[in-house]
Amino acid sequence: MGYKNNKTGYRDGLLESRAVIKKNNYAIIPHDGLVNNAVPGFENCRISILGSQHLGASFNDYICEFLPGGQNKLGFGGEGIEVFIYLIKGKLTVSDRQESHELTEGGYVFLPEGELMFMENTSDEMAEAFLYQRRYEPLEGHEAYKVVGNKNNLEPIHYEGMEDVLLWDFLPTDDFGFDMNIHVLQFQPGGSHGYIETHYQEHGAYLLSGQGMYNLDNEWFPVEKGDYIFMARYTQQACYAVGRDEPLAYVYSKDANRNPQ
Ligand code: UGY
Ligand code: MN
Repeated sequence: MGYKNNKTGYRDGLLESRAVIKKNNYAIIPHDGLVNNAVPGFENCRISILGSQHLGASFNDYICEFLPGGQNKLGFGGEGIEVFIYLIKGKLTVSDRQESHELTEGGYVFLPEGELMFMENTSDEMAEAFLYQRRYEPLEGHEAYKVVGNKNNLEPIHYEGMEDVLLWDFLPTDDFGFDMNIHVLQFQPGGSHGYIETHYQEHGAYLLSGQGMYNLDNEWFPVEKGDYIFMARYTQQACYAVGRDEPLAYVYSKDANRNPQ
C-alpha cells in the first residue's frame, strides 16, 4: 500500500510485527499488516477495516485507496448512521443525494444520519481516504448538519497553548447537534502532550506523517505514518514526536456533547 514494508521481517523468518491488540483498551495496527477487505458498496478499491465494535469502539474506521475508477455508488451511511471522509491523497468526487463536492488533499465531508455518501475517483491517480461511521446519538432540540471543508483553509490553534503542537477542528465545537468531532493533531519533532490524558471519550487515530513514541495505558510504543491507533474510553494516552524531517500528525475522532449511555 505504498508504506515501508516490515514484512521483510517475515521473509527473513523473524515473524515480527509491531501490531498490539488489547481489546477494549487500545490497539496499534501498522499499515503493513493490513489486508484488503470486501466492503459492501466499495468497488475497485483497496479498503481495510480499522476500528470496529470488535476492538471495543463505538465507531467503524476504514482506510481506503480508490484506484482510478474506484467508487461507492451504493452509498455509505444511511438511517441512523453519520459518516465522515478525510482525503489524505489525490482527488475524489464525494456526493450526497443533492450535490457533489470535488475533494482535493485535506478535503473532508461530514454527512448527518439519514444521508448517503457516494464517492468516485474519476482521476487517473489513486486517491486515499480515511473513513468513519457511527450510530448517531440524537439530542432533543439539536441537529447535526452537512459540513464540507479543507484542512488547508482552516486556521489551526495551538493545542493547549503549546507552541509546537497544532490542532485543526473539522466540525463545529460549540453545537450540541454534533455528538463527535474529527481533528488533526500535529506535533513538531520534540513536541509532546503536556500530560498523560485520561478521559471518558474514545479515539480512532490514523497517522498521516512522521514518527513518534505513544504511551497507551502506561506503556510506550514506537509509531509512524500509516499506523492506526485505537484508544478506548479511559485509556491513558500521550505521545511525543521524534525525528527531524516531519511533524507527527494524525487525523482522529472524539465523541462529544453527550452523557454516557
Ligand atoms: O483530543 C484529545 O483528547 C487528544 N489530545 N487525544 C490524543 O491526542 N490522544
Ligand atoms: Mn485524547
